[in-house]
Amino acid sequence: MSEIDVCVVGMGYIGLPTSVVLAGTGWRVHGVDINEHVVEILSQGIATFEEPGISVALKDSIATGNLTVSSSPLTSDVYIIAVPTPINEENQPDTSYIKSAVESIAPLAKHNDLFILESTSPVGTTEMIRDILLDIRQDLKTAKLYFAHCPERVIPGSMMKEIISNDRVVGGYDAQSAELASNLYRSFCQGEIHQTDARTAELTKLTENSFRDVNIAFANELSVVADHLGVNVWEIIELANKHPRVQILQPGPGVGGHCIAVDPWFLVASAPGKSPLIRSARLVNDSKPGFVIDKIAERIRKSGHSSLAVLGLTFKANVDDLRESPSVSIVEQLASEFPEVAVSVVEPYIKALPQTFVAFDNICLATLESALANEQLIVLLVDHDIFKSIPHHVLFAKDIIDTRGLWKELGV
Ligand code: SAJ
Repeated sequence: MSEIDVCVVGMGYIGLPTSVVLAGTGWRVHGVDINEHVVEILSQGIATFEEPGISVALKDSIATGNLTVSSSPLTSDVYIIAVPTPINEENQPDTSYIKSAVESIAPLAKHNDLFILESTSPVGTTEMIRDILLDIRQDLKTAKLYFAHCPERVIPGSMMKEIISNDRVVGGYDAQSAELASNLYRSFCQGEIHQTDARTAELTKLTENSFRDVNIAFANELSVVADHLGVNVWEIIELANKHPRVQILQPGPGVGGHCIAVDPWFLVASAPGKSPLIRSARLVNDSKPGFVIDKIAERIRKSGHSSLAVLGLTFKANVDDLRESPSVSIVEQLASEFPEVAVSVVEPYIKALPQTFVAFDNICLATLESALANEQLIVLLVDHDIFKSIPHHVLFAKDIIDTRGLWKELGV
């Protein structure tokens, strides 16, 4: 019998919450990460990112001994792979982290083990995992092994709630794999478990995020059209959404995060030339930061501002996550296009500016108070709750670019 029940490979944004929830349910979990610093921090019961509820749950799991963390996998009956699946510069999926994860657990694999892929992946990846494993462990070719894809669905900011409450899609390499994986998820998930095959689960996950990307692209394109026509996009959306079958999302400075901005490319790559709409949506969303930069540049040139404040740097509201954040690229491009303009970044969720900003001596991290006291041009890039509390009389006196519609009632 194994000393642990579940070995989770990858202790990032999905592996960590999954591990602590499994450990809290009573499973003996071992988390693995190649980053020694992450291992050290987590072993002390300290979370590597901010997420409501995660710190307490992690401390408890470490204290009870139900969760251990190290840089090497331990023999288990269940392995969950939750590693990054990025895209390369040609927008092609990079599954190298998955391959490495499989290589790391292959020596431990044995008869009756269950291998679950949580990472969002191109169609066919679950089968690929089986192929890689059996290629390394040819001795297991006649053994019974189980493989399933159980894509994560949690939204940053509400992960610990959604990991319990969301329905889950569980796609098995075969029916037994789906059943075994479902049993594990049923132990902590209060939502429904929907069983299917692995390829359907893979495409379902890509479909969910592509659907959202396309809908955000609609809102972003509309904002460009409305701007061209001199009409307030926030009012249009509010009015259009009064129709019982219209539900337009919110425009913004672009789409960030490691999911919506990436996953649709997996779908596009899975069926080359077959998804012009999803591809266009990606391009529309990726073009939005450029539109915002042009707006700011126009304002700087017209008004002659020599400095400005940017409110928010994370990829969305109330999280500390900078991955693929359009705000980061907007600030970088502004700083480079206007070296003589000082950019004060207000981002309450970070303690230090990203490393890439070191190249610019005209970017600094500022408090909200000092930015409002010293800057005339205010660019809102992220609708953090804290920015909602800025008194309107303070804003009325400013030159404002609001990319999120946070202050739509001011008519800016
Ligand atoms: N955004 C807008 N306008 C909107 C909504 C979002 O501009 O109306 C922007 C956000 O500011 C952000 C980006 O889109 O930059 C993505 O944010 P999000 O809140 O839509 O999604 P994520 O990336 O935080 O999480 C998504 C979720 N997927 C869906 O809602 C279909 C989550 O459930 C997934 O688990 C997650 O991707 C994932 O990991 O795949």
